[in-house]
Amino acid sequence: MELSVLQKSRYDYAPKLPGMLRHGIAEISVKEGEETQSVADQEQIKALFPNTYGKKEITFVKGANTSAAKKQVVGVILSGGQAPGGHNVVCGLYDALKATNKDNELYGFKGGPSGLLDDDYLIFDDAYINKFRNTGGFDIIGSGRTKLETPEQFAIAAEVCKKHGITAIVIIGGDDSNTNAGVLAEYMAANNTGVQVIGCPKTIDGDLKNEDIEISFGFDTATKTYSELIGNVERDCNSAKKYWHFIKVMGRSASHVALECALQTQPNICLISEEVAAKKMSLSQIADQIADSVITRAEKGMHFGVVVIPEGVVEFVPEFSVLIAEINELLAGSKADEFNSLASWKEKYAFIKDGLTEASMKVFAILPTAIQQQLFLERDPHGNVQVSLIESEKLFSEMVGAKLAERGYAERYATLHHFFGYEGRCAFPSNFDSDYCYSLGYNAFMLIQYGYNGYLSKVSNLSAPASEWVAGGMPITKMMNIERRHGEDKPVIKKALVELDGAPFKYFEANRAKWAEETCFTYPGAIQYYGPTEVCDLPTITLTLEHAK
Ligand code: FBP
Repeated sequence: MELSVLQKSRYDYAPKLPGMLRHGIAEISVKEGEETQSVADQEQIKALFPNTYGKKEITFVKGANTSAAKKQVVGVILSGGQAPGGHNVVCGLYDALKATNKDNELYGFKGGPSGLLDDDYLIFDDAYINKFRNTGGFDIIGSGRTKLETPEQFAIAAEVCKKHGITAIVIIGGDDSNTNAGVLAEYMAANNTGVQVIGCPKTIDGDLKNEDIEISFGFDTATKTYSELIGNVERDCNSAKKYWHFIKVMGRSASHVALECALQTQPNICLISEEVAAKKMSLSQIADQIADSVITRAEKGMHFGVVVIPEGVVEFVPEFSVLIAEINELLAGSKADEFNSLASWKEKYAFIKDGLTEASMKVFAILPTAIQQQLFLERDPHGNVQVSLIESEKLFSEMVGAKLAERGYAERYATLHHFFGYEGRCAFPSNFDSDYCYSLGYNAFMLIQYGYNGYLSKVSNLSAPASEWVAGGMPITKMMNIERRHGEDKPVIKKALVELDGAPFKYFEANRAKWAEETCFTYPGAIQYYGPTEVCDLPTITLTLEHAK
């Protein structure tokens, strides 16, 4: 197969490591820090993780490598949605492993965590891995969403490790996958398997972050890709001056992606789900807010604009969550058959009206018909509404149209809709993600080599040049608290939502009134891979603002 010019030249890109990892394997030493405590619920977490709780934070420093010489056989797994840079985590891991001892081996379990359970793997060599350096995608071994969480699965995993002589497993995933990595690490220790487990923070959603993990990998490239696209749409919008564009961006739950894109492109409106929830906003209030901008801009002769909508927003609208819960209840069990046997939408509508409370029926009634039908027709295997499939960009554009009509607005309001998600998840990683991911992988191997178990590979100080990044590891248990999941108390890594008192949101809040009324669009353009550092190695605005504190 012919390679693209960019792919060929990216093969030769040398990812930048943190300064302390640049002196060669023989000069990487460990500095242990303080013993750690979980962020909350310390007693409960300690009881659940007797072997891996309370371990020390560690940092790598320049100094004699004192790790024990031992052949390492490492297994790596990619878990969950694709995020740019995943290939480089594997490459960094492989390079550190081979640089330490050329007899070390790296197994790649295929198709996500299920690859470990099914013992479906490949063994990496130079020829294979070199085809994936600095490229996007997870096709190096594939990914999957199987959860590795039951003792039965752990027992199978331990057996597979024993069979191949595997000494460590690296799990590259989001908050759930790394929570499970922590539980697996505890299992491996409790059962004296000798297998270490290390996690790496991945997700374009940016919601695996905390005081130790500054950002998950992939967020940088994905948001830059979406921002390029939004900027292009804005420029078209400002040239044609005839459409309102409603753009939904990925991010299953948190609004970090939407917020970063808004900071980069200054659209007229950007919804932030966390604010919607905090202010208990209704769909009608949100539509009114957008309609205000449409009218104010029209008064100034601008019949165009851009609205950015986070993928998960409707789940944060309290009245909508109640409606969804009632619909799930309404169609539970055999009632679904009764509903499905009704021939016309009119009969179905009557059934719905009969079954919903008055308050939820009011919410249902204002939804566009296509969305009403979507709520009842597209359901997951458990019969529940698939909220993530709701076309919220259309929902809001139509609701705004209705608001404008109500307010007697008779001028032009033409809308177009977009959803940017898959366009960014496998993009060629930016230099930031190429460097960060390679460092995470390299660092993960150093944690293995020094015998650590139940740690997350940690690279910090990320708004500084890579030479000043700090490499080390943090016990996964430190990031855990107890949450109620599916009716049970579970130890989990806390999902990071947008903080309304955080610097990125504050900046947005301070500027959005102006953006809503005027045309303040900014056009970030495409990710640059070659050229001046100040153009090519820029971190996200979110990271920059968070670090400016
Ligand atoms: P992860 O949390 O696994 O990284 O995936 C995030 C994400 O990209 C979300 O932004 C999106 O809602 C979801 O995956 C879509 O995944 P799928 O295509 O599997 O439904």
